Amino acid sequence: MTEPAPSLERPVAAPPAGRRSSALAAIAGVASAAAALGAGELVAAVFNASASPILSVGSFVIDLTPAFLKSAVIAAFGTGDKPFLIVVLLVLVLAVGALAGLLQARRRPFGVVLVALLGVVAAGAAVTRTGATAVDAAPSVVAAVIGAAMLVRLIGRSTTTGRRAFLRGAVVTTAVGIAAGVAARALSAGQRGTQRAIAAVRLPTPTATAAPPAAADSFDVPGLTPLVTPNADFYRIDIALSPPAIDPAAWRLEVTGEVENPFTLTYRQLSALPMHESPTTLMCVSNEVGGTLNGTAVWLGTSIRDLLARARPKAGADMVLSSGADGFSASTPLSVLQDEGRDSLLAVGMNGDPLPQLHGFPVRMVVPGLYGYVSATKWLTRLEVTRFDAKAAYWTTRGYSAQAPVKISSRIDRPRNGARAGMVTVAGVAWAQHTGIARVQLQVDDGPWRDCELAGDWSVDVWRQWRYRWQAERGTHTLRVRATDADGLVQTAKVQGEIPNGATGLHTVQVAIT
Ligand SMILES: Nc1nc2c(c(=O)[nH]1)N[C@H]1C(S)=C(S)[C@@H](COP(=O)(O)O)O[C@H]1N2
Ligand SMILES: [Mo]
Repeated sequence: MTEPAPSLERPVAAPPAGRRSSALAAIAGVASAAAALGAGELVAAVFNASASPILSVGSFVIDLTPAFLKSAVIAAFGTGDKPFLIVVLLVLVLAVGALAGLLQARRRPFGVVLVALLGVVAAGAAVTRTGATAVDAAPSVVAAVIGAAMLVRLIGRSTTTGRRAFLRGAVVTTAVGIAAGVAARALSAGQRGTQRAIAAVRLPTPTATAAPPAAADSFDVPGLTPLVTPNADFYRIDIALSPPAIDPAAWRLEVTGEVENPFTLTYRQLSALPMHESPTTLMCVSNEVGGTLNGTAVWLGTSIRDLLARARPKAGADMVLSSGADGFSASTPLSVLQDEGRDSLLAVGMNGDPLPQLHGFPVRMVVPGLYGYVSATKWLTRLEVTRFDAKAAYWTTRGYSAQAPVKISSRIDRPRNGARAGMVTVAGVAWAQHTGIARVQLQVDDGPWRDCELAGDWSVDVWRQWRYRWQAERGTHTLRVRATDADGLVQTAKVQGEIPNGATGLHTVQVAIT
């Protein structure tokens, strides 16, 4: 008879078994979720990038976002709103994974049920996207199956193997999931194809080129917004979590609705139409007073007015609803698009290059004088002639106005804090697209409004630079700017937020002069 071997365990010092096993279960859940995410992204990357489970759910969330929330997120994160949303979703999925781990350990099979539910939600989001088919559920289904399988396996191991072996398994599972996700980003089939297609585009020769800006149309002042915004610096705002990857050979534009002569154009046909260049400043309705959600480009495109003339709108129609491949739509007054004096374009080129993917490749709309959300449809697929009382566009159903001309505004770009006392150049831009800027005035502290010097007027559709030579004294000063348009309308000081049709107020900055 031998004594039982003395136990090496010291029950008093070890954490209670319950808490320890909970931690292991949560780790198993997080690792399974990571594996599921990686698998889903990889399958999507190979077949269809926009069917990615995380992007589909993200787009679904975006579509549910009301005006006030959109406005708050853009105010907080600017054009970083999309990375922010993705990070929030990833954290959420990992948290739900941890919960699934706990459930699976305590109340089998509810962990697996939770994973399956998540898969159903993602699959639902994927198949309800614009242009999606049932096959787009595949990445979410694969993700859920992998997630459930890993959960069962890891939870099993958490009770049958030693802690080190279990942790090793969990770490490997997580690492494989992350590697798959990274590979998916790099591989994303459609996105690479689009970059190749863009590189292969030969822009049509314009029948009319834009007159380049005269030397007098811009000031050479450091820190002042350039007259033309380089494509790489151009602001980007849209609901597309991953930009649509459109093959120009498969692209079609449908011109339809209340017209005598509906027709469809291919990219080749569109490119063969007369093309001309036109500089226009685009403006986002979410731009705060003094904000930078705006940019100017020389667009190359064909006249929307001519296309509409060919379609022959019926009497009674007063709106064109344009749709993008991402599910976005914009309502533009028919009269604006038919206006003889306004250069409304279906653009294929931007500053001499084919339209970049983020800015709407292969074709987008550009309409001088209207906020982007009611006019500047990217990844354009359809123009439907209709009526404002019959159809509502994407943002109209979420709290914004159906019609929204750009409001006159102005911005102070410089000087920065720390400028030296003495002669200081204050400078910025002012805009009243399609009307033009007639006057810009600056107020220092609570002094009188003083006229600023204006750069030349390249086009009434483009912002205008201004500057003011200021004899600055040491101390902190308040600078305030206001513009007057060519019709004599003075920019209002009344503060109004961007909802429902654009912010107003005067850009006011404090500068410390040293
Ligand atoms: N397809 C599509 N087009 C779109 C949008 C969108 O979400 N989807 N957003 C609009 C908005 S709100 C603005 S301000 C402009 C921005 O154009 P940019 O990203 O090229 O600067 O695009 C417009 N066109
Ligand atoms: Mo916008």
